[in-house]
Amino acid sequence: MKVAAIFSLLLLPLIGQAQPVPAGDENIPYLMTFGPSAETSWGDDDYSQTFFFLIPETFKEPIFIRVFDPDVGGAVDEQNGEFDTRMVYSVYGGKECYTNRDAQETDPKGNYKSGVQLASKAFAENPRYDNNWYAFGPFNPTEGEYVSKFGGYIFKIIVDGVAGNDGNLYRYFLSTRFDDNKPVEGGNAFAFEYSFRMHDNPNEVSHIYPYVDDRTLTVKLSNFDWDSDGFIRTVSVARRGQMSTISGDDRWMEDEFKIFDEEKNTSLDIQFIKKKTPPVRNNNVVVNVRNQYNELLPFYVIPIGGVPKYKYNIGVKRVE
Ligand SMILES: [Ca+2]
Ligand SMILES: [Ca+2]
Ligand SMILES: [Ca+2]
Ligand SMILES: [Ca+2]
Repeated sequence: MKVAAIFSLLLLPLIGQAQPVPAGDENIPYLMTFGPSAETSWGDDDYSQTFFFLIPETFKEPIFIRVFDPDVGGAVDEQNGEFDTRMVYSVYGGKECYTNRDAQETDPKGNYKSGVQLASKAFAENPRYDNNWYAFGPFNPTEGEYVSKFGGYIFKIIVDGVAGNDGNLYRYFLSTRFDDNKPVEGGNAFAFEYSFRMHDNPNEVSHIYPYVDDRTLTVKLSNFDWDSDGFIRTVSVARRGQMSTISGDDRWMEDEFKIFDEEKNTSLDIQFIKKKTPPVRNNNVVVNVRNQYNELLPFYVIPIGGVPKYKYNIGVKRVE
């Protein structure tokens, strides 16, 4: 009964939606990973980023993980001196690719590359893949790790900066096609830490949606290198808009708050709101959220239960 309930909760809102990563509701232009010789003040604390893809067990066709602008050079990317950066993308499935504790942490430490390596490719500056797509796969869904609470198979893709000091900007798409973006019905993607590029346009608001399970009593929201660019605000079914402590250049800032009962089994909407003047350009940020057990909350690109809307009736009860 419990398993069935989680299964339907995770999958029902997702049917028929597309799988770009970042996704439409997030309004995040690019994921971001720097080469290891970059100063952390450029906005990446650890030169590595991990994403997980969820394939429902009802889906039987081969899948591809497509990467937009996998190279580091030409269009899109952030140049630091000469383009001299190399990134290694590696895809994992099999036992422990998700369930290993090291895979669910923020830092590229220990056995974070757990599971069976299914593919790997290095990219430097490469005009062939500049402003263009590269596809990993095909993978049979059962090559992922079966995780019963998701009712499906999990794949993991890790990007590691291995040389140089430039910023790699990129996006993913979970596709049924090698050469086109065709969504996997019921699929989703999530990460435990998000390293991303903000819009330059001060009117654009970016969003991250951590899922709050029923064990969560408090959350600690951490943000890195926000460069004092406006506000970070949390909205939920019970929160009209709570401001967080924001970080300056090359710094972590943390903010801890209690979770209301009504927020359990819903997503929070963490909003990244830029200041109008002076405009902050090329702003790279890192964000993670932990619960009272120091476990990380997953950020689903398609928020579980949908984008949370503040419910006036719940909020009013909350005013002491
Ligand atoms: Ca460089
Ligand atoms: Ca490029
Ligand atoms: Ca790139
Ligand atoms: Ca920054």
